[in-house]
Amino acid sequence: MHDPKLSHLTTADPALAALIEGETQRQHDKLRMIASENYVSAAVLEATGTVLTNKYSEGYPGKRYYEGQQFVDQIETLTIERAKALFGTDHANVQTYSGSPANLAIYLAFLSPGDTVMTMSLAHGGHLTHGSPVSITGKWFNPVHYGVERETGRVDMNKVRELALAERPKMIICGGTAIPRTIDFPAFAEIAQEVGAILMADIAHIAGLIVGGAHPSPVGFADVITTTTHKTLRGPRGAMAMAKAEYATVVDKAVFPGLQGGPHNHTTAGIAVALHEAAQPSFKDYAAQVVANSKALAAALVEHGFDLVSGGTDNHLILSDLTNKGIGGKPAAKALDAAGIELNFNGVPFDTRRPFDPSGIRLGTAALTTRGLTEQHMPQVAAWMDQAIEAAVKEDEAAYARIAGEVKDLLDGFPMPGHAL
Ligand code: DSN
Repeated sequence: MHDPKLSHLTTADPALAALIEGETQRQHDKLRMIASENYVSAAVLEATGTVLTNKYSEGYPGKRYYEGQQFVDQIETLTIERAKALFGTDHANVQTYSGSPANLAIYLAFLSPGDTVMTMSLAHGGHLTHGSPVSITGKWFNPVHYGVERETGRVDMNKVRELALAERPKMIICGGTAIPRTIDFPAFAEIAQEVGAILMADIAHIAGLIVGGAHPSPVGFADVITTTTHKTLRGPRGAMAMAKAEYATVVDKAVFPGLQGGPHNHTTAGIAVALHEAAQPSFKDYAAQVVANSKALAAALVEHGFDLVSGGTDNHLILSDLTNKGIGGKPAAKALDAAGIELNFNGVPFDTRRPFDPSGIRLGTAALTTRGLTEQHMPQVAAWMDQAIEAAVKEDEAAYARIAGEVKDLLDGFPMPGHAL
């Protein structure tokens, strides 16, 4: 059952309440390994479900276009101060609606249409908003891409430098959505400085690891940093844009009025709670455990013959090319879902298959670590994954229900925030 209880919703709209209860139970019973997902605390859930959703607040604290900001100004200021303290940045904008608008705001702040931006290619682990041809960032700007090496699955910073010197981008973006290895922020900063480019770090996936001390920070290296708040940072769906002091005004103006209208104050409050939680000593333990679990799972997967991009992981994320398992990423992801293991199909670098039917799967350990699973459980997780994929190859659909039952039995011993028995 959902926690907090859906008592009003159950009376007002029982059909919707039943669907949300179904999703609550699904999240409880499944091994959730989509690398960009997590479980927020009940306190974050409470903050996002408040009367703050009633309020318009275009502008920034102390400079709004609507009256009645006596409390919202304090909430947004508290969130900004928490973000600055936690990440150690000069400036934080906590109004960006999500990762894509946050990134677009940074394009608006620093680029004009047609300008060159250099980013990790989507096919090698970047993000749609890093200049993919189907994104506004690829249609209105001139993206050039770096990627990983075929042999190592890692970025060669010498090649990044050569490309930057040849293309002279106005902005360089580091970070992405399917990068299992540590990002070398000092090397990117050196290159950006050499070519006179703005350096933007998109830390959406690793923000929680950074504040938890399990991944190096881009602060002091990147001019501007964007992040979503709902992945390893374990907050509500939202985003932030942080910047060096000299870029504070241009970033704020790009977010509002450049790109957005009123901020979502209920989300801001949820972000404030998540930042407070991430500032507690226990969050360091969480971040370390996420990485320990990921490394243990990667090692166990390798023992089962999984081919991992770059051979392993430094963070929460694992990318596997399933070609040697004789199955595409999509049918594998569907089989795993039927077996109670939730992840997503994903392209791998140099993939020869199409993006909607790629060769790989992507998984992460942020959510299962929140549930309390540790390294000792990872060999079992890898074994279940192997069994489900083998069942898919052999079309042994009966195996899925058995595995899903075993997964549920394990998870019944690990409480889920937002779910009460
Ligand atoms: N969709 C997110 C992810 O899964 O990584 C990024 O936007």
